[in-house]
Amino acid sequence: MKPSAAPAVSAETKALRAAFETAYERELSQSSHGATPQAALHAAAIACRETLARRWAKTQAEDAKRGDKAPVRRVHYLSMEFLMGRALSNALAALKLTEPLEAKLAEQGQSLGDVLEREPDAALGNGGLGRLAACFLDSFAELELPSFGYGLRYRYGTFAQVIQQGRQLEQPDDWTRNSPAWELPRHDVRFHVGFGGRVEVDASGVRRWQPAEEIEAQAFDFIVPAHHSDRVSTLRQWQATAAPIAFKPFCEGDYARAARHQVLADALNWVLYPDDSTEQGRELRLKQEAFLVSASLQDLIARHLREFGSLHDLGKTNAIHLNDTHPALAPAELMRLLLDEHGLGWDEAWKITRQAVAYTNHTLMPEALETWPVRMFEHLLPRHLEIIYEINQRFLDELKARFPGDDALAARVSLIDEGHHGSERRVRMASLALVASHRVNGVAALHSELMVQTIFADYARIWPDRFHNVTNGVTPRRWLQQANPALSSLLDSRIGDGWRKNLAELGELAPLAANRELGAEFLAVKRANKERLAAVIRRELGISVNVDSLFDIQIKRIHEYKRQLLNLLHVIARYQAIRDNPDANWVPRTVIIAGKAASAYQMAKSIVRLAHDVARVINSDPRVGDKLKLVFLPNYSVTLAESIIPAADLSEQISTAGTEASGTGNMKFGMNGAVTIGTWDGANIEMAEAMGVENMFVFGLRADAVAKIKQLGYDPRLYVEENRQLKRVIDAISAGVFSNGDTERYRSLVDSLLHRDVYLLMADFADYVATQAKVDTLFADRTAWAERALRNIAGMGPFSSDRTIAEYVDRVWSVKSLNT
Ligand code: DL6
Repeated sequence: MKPSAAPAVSAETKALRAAFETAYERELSQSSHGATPQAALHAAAIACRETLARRWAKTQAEDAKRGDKAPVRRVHYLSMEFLMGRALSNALAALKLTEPLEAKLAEQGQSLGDVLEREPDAALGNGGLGRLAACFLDSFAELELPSFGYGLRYRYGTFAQVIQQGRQLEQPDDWTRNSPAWELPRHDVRFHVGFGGRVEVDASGVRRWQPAEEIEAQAFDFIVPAHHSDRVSTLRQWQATAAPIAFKPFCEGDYARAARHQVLADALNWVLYPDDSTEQGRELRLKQEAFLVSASLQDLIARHLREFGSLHDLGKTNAIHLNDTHPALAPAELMRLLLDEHGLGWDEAWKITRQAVAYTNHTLMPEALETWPVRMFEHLLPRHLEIIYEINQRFLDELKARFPGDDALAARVSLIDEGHHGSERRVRMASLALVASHRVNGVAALHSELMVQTIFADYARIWPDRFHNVTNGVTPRRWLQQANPALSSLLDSRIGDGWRKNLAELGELAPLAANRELGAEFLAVKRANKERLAAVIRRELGISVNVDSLFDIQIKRIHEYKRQLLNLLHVIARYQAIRDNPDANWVPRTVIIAGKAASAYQMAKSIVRLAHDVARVINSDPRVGDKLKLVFLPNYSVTLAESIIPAADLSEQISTAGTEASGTGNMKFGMNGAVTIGTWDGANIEMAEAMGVENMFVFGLRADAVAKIKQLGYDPRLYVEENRQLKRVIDAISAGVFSNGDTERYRSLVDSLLHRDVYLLMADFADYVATQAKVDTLFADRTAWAERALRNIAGMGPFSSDRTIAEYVDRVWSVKSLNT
């Protein structure tokens, strides 16, 4: 056993604590309601923020001194989503202030848990992509990387999910209601962003954009601390600030017209993902993207000029990373700024742009590759459109020289989809990102491979060296250390605490995995976590679950490809089998699902409803008792995930092979000692390889078999006809067994399974059910289960976002990567 480092309290720590306590008391004394938990939360956040602000200034001063010979460029991570969750407990842990605050609160008769509970989640993201961006900020700080994350300061985050009679309703998530104390408003960091208008050409032929509307972007900084140094990283979020009222219409009493600019600016800040079913919603989204990109690049250029005085080396000292296609306008905006605002020539501006820009793709779903009508560009971003045309012309000219006569290739890769059969011309944002980037990557090995074989096959043929893989990772600070303190202490006691800085050290657990005493301690920790989750379930839903049952958990966005429906089919099959034979030796299970369905995604909403319908029937059936329970926890969030994941025995990662780019929940579960049941998809594959495939429950068709079966003509009905168990499940849904006899409610869901089944649930059902039976057998042997879970933890070393970021630095953001 390795000893943990003794916690010596240095003079510096003492000074930091004293400063914290002073600031805390000062803030609290200003609370009008005395020392309430809400006031304590606010005071603690402000007190942490003061220290973070000092660290921020120091970090920036260090970074400014790096000069033009630094081996790593300053990274500008552009993302429309950052799913940060809560910040206080992370800040307290990083600043080693948890105990001092706990002591202060105790003096006031309060508990830390109670205070932490009051903080709303900053849910400025939908799912994996946004949460990954948040993990990256943590690793930027930890790896001391000069960097800025750039996003938008949405007034409302992802909607709050409310369930009424089994149906999902969406409500605004007013996360800024209690004025979040974390942000530092930067009143001196403001830029103008233009929209609309026209491009004018002066006498010397210089083109200049005259926007019709200008909106001001103001910066708000969210500071993210490192845990092992006093470095920080920054999330700079832009808020559109209202232009002053128009005075003339105001004097004329036309207040609506006088305030029109304010409303337009405000609308930009309102929501993440405006509903894109209307033209206005789509236009607003494009404006948000342009706003993010323009303000961020103006900020970058201003900083670069302050530090270096000229723009010539901008690409050698700065990296601009596009988190998916949402910020793909960046190369066009950078070109515009360099050409029009700073007077560079095309060739130099293009060289700088190509050096700076890199792009990560996060999905193979073709519908997620954004395109915008040319018409919308003409109307909103006319100068950008000219630049995109010019980039395209030069690209296609080069292409013609390399592939003479291949007009079909040119049409497929062009930045402009010329439209056919009456559809309108559109700008392909992924093509713009690909043409402008010196590096393009996918987020897990299989995904990167499929990316170059499918959606980007043409581009990979043109630039084979541009594409590579960087497998995702998650921050162990939030997802193990803070979410699961008891497991963390157990790990410290066996392998030392080095894993907290270097997750690869989890590998040292492998030789100890069969140790019975460790196994028993692991099971005790897991049980305590399950008790906590059971209390949440009781409080939220009034359902009592058996903490000794197998906690089988699937939490993620609700999507057909993620196959929550396959999970439900298994639950129904198990329910029917229990009713047939209630006295058999069942391994008790509690199946827990959480996740939000996009508001306009009817099939996903229908799956949510089915989950509730099935849960109602099973949970109230006395013949079933606690042999099986189904729980849908509403309003899934980062914070909820932090209490669910440590309690999981089984992690469901069951997407159709070839559809989940990576997954990151799979990693969070793995490091918390949940065993995975999963398909050969996304990062599941690399996890299985790291821990030993025998330690994961792998099932289902692999990606090549999925492609083949579809190519040959897939008929889901054949699988249903051949499998009595499956047929009985489908029949029960159709017959209204779970919908009070309503045979219409799930008609289209069942039709889609029987006639299309795009995600091959019918084909994978039998193997899934058989593999679940193997899970039962292992779970019944507690010692063997504990060993398996510990082997899972031991294999999770590579899945830290620190490793991911180190790879990005090496392959994309280092200066050396520009020459390879
Ligand atoms: O790379 C982060 C995350 C992956 O782990 C998920 O597998 C993937 O589904 C998700 N992708 C998106 C794409 N959204 N769009 N557009 O969220 O990225």
